[in-house]
Amino acid sequence: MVESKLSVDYSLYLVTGRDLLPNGKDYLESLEESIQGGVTLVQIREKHADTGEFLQIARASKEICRRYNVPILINDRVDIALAIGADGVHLGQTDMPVDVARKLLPSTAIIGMTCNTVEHVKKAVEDGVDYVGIGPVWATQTKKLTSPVVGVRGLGPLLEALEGTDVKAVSIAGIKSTNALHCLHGAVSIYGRSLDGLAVVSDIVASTDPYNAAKKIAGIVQAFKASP
Ligand code: TZP
Ligand code: MG
Repeated sequence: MVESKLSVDYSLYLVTGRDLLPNGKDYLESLEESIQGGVTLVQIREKHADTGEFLQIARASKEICRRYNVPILINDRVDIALAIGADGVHLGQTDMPVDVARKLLPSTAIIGMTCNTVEHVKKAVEDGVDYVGIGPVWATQTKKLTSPVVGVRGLGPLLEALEGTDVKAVSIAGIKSTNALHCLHGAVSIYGRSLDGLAVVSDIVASTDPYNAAKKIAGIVQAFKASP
């Protein structure tokens, strides 16, 4: 029997960033509060940890995510996803190719890829990704960007390249409660294809109140999805 894929709600996709935690805020406590506030999907992103530390963080994060039935993906590292039994991976353009990751991971694994151009999106679709992370929508302090900001208007062609597929899309970079609705509306008004969710780091992680930070954005996405 072929196991079916996990059904994922991409509405509020938290990408972690331990470096951004406010002074004195515990990482796991912040993660749990953000999930209680409405995060629907978590990606563990560890750019400075060594393998041992990454494993430990990923395992502890998974325990919390499982408690709330929120899927957990691992950034970059297919080996760590396998080792902790994560639900999938998020890969960048220079990481392990999707088809190779697919061979290594269980058939149920969710694989997402960062896409900055229409060519990236087309290739990712061909390679069988489950979702694409598109952008960067706006400037951000969280990551040194290696491709130009596309703005809300720039999301249009990237979404259009997904027409006729069931590949999901989230946007990333600079997304906050103050611009979330603009991002959702702008993207849909251009080509009619909606984003499935928003990926957020600092607006939640850098907050002293991640519960309410997440709640604000989750509420905006839910209201947008419920509107005709
Ligand atoms: N990939 C592209 S931009 C980015 C990542 C991981 C960081 C986005 O962070 P923020 O704080 O939500 O702008
Ligand atoms: Mg990467």
